[in-house]
Amino acid sequence: MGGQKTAILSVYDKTGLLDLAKGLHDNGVRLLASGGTAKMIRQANFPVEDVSAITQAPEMLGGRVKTLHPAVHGGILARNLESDESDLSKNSIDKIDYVICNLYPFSETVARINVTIPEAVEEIDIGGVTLLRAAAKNHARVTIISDPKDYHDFLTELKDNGEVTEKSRQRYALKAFEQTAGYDSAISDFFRKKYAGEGEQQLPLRYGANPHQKPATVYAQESQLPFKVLCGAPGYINLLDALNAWPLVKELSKALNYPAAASFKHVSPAGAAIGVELSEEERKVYMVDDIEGIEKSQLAQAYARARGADRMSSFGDMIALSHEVDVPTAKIISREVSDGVIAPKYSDEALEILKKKKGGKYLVLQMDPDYEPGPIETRTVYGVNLQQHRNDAKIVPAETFNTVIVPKNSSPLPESALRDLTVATIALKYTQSNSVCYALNGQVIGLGAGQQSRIHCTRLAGDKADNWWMRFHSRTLNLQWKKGTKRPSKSNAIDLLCSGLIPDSGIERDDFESYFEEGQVPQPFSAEERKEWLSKLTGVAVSSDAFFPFIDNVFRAARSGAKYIAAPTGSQNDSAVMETAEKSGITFVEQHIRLFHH
Ligand code: 93A
Repeated sequence: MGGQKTAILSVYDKTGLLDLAKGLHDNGVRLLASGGTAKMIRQANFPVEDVSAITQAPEMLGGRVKTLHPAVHGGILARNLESDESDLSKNSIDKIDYVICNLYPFSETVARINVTIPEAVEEIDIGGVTLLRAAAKNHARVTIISDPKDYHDFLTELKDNGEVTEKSRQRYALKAFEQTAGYDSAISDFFRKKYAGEGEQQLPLRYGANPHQKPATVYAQESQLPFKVLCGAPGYINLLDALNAWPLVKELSKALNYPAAASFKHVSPAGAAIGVELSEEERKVYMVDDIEGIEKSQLAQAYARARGADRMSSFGDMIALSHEVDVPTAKIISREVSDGVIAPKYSDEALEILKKKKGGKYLVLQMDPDYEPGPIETRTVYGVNLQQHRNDAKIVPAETFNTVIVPKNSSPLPESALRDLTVATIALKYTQSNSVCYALNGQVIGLGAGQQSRIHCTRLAGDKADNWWMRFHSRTLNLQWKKGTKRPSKSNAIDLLCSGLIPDSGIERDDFESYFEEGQVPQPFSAEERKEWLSKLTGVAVSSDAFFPFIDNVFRAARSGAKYIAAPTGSQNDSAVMETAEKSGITFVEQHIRLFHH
């Protein structure tokens, strides 16, 4: 055949095929094609040979074997090496230079309603994928055209230069590799839905973020899901919460060697804590003073703190617990409005309690505590893939907070400050940015999440911390509730009182009054009362997921008892921020890792 180039054509989508065949022929290329492709070219009176001309074997098995033959793949895969040339000549195989192939329409077929497995199976292209992969693998010599949209440029290049440049071959090879990857994932998607046990490797979800977003599913590739559903049916947002809340408590517990808990809503923590012993007052404020055995369960105390931090935000939460769930913890959960819980283990008795919640529909997930995700994570936004190294930065109390900037020559931070900065910073790692967190007593007391401006985060978190502290005021502790007032109604009324929003009159006032005994409706806090009580809030640790751009953040933190601040540096205003911290009696620790999270 001398210097004549050879193309093999095997296309399901025959768009542009005849123009391509003509162009190749005009450039003196020998055409080989599989059954239907050859037929169409022949009918248009262009010279073409059947693949069987080189394989000496007919298409068989009803088309399942068309191009799968050493004469084809030897011809494609051979390099310009002496040993390859000699193998080819020993077997009388000619080199193939151009491969034009597109695949059976698997995705379109399985998108049809009621498609059967045998119908889907017949659309799994084997020979075509092999052509694409072989030609793409050998793109150092071979050109693979897998998209009819590329015919024009390919022919133009061939006509103008008599050959295809290395750059074009690379581009075409990449496209072929992308196509086989996409094709294979469509096949595995289909069979995962058919063959993977429900709840093992995949789980259909009722809908996505909203009821009109259907279908929705959760799945793992190559392995089982790292959690089991013990009760209920998870929703899409439940899982977003659970898969952010679980690593938070796992990390927090490991960093501080305590059981840890988190209460999540809309992919940010409403509270997070370790199981530091609760004082009598805390038990009252967190509405757990009647939970039997709570003093013996650090996990229950951790959840009481996480749930108690911001009861308004925790309403309907997704809970994460770092340790085996015991009866006191389950009892706290059982009477709160909550959507679900994720934990590594449940005692039999605790599980029984949880399974009774929400008429048996309460979501209980059991997490594999040894599960470690891979280092790379990918998500699709508006059809575009974003990929990054997972945020696996470790927050280690003794290392992360050892760069004290002000005051100069400061003594090492006390254990309680290291503990609270750790709680605040690990919470931020799993909070939608921007975020600022105030912590005390091993728990979040105020968290500002998802604000575009940092000062708004700092204010929101500070206002929440103030509100949390106002709940410890003796007037709040001694509210006289009307009998039968439900826990959420109490939380709402306390929130109005503590945030200074008690209505003066009208139906909102009537509603407020209806929760209290006759003559026991609380007076709003006066400005003096508030000021006096808030001045007693001290020793608070504040962490920020990125640097403070202005000194206003420090001023605001100081108003809510901040004694320690940890934040990355890098702002033009760093020195002013430090100076302000020092003047406010705040120890400022440089935290070297920025912790944006989305
Ligand atoms: O069933 S196959 O996997 N077996 C093969 O050997 C084979 N070779 C090419 N399908 C095979 N093809 C596919 O046939 C190509 O990917 C292309 O989509 C189609 C073209 O068939 P025809 O030329 O008969 O229309």
